[in-house]
Amino acid sequence: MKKINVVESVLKANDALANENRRRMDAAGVLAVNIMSAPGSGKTMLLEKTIPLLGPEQRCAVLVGDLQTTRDAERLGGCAAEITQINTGRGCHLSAPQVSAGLATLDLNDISFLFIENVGNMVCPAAHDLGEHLRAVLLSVPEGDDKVAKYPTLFQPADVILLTKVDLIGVVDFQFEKVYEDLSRINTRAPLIELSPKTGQGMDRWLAWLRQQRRGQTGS
Ligand SMILES: Nc1nc2c(ncn2[C@@H]2O[C@H](COP(=O)(O)OP(=O)(O)OP(=O)(O)O)[C@@H](O)[C@H]2O)c(=O)[nH]1
Ligand SMILES: [Mg+2]
Repeated sequence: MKKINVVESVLKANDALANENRRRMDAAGVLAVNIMSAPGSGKTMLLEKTIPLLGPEQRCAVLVGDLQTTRDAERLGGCAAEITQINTGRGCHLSAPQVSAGLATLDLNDISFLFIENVGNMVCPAAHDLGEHLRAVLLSVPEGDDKVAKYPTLFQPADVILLTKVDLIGVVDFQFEKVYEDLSRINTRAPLIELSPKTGQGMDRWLAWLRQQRRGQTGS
């Protein structure tokens, strides 16, 4: 068997602007969560269900990245306090400059959570700090139980891993044990939450995690 490892160089300009984004959000008391996964894992649906469940006291804004269309922003328009779609054209990930431009469209002082839905991709988004505080990574059941081992750079820096679409267990072959075993070598720090935004299963654990992170930020 032949194998090639590709090591990406650190993007210094991106990181500098990411740190500036983080400073802006810290100053405004905003908690930013970068949501990453393959296309179609359910990032937008997760937000469609999460934001109403967080309740009106948690004002939520979303920056959503896609190559084309405003479809995700339209889906989220009904629940987010503020929503800005970023179209990346040919870009397969969001970058700190794009998020900086997105932040300029938001009233940061009026926001508790900023969810950044990254472009659906399992490689490039993880290599680009956007200035987020936390990284949430989704793996959906129909994608297959081998993806943690095959795309470790996405799962390694995750602060929480959402094993999603668990309502489809039984429809597709998927062994939780394989995911747990691969994560035991890659990331033992992040909690693993099994959930289905469609049915609501497991959403309480995800919401509790979000609220705990928010309390950690505000100290209340
Ligand atoms: N059965 C089931 N389907 C889901 C669930 N979550 C999302 N879906 C479906 O999965 C498909 C993709 O969901 P999206 O929310 O658009 O996924 P996404 O990750 O935002 O996709 P991109 O933005 O294109 O990367 C849609 O048909 C959703 O209805 C779930 O928990 N269970
Ligand atoms: Mg989406």
